[in-house]
Amino acid sequence: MKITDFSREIAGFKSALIFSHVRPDGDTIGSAMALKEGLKSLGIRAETICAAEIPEKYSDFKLAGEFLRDANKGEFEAHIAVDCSTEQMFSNLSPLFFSTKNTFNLDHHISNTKYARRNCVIGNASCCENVFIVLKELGVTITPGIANSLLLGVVTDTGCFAHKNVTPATLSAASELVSYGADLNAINYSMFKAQPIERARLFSIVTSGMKTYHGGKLAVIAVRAADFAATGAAQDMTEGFIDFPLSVNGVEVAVSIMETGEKTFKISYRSKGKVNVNDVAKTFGGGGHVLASGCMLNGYFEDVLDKIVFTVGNYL
Ligand SMILES: [Mn+2]
Repeated sequence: MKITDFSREIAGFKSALIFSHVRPDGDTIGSAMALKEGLKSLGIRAETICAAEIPEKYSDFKLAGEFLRDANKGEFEAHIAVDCSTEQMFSNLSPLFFSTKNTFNLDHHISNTKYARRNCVIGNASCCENVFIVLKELGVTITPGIANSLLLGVVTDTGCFAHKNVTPATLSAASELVSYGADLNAINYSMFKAQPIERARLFSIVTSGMKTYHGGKLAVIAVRAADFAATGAAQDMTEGFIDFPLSVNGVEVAVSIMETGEKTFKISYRSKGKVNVNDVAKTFGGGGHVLASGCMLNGYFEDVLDKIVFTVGNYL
């Protein structure tokens, strides 16, 4: 659906519950917080919800901290998903999401499965850019807090404007958001520079175990359960690890294999541009973008690694 219709329709409800995805990132958090504040300013009762806890590093953001972990069915007229490409990303909140007939889906992933009744997918670099368009269409006053939330998503989904997904529209949106009071330097520092010692220790273990395949075109890092145990790091601290193997000269595809449970692995793919890793992830039931995607795989680590090395090889 068109974004103008999306904006008009969601503004017609008295209450809205905004869903963020599990393993929450800056984009889903920023999108949800900004949309919540925007809808509230229009007199709509709005709350944000996420099946997972919001990582500590987002606590600096003024609007953060008020994500519900559960809600009653029928409590909100509309349910709006932000930055969620599939319904699996609601995890255990999926039944709640679909418990109203008024389900909305605002996203920027080209692989979005259009699971809601009303789906608005625009391939901007971040979902926050789409939320920004919605808020402006609704005439919402962009406060510094809203601007900061929106810029959080733009900055995190673009690696602070360093990824190939950045377009002139991304930079215009960012420029506007800074003029509305968003603090680019503070966001960049807290998202990409500051880190707890546990993360630094985990990073050194993981990168020292990096392996390359296919003549150095594929680089793989693995984050094993034992590494988390040895360092005390949390799973959500691994964001950004994959940029290191991708940075190696000659590497076209980087893969991170994270052990999230017994014989359960979360796989992330990044490409420099020659390989469409959305296609790679799709062969395993996952998806994402051309340059960044992911999937889940089950089995013994060695088998999972073999499957990935073989499959990526078909695309190199
Ligand atoms: Mn996103």
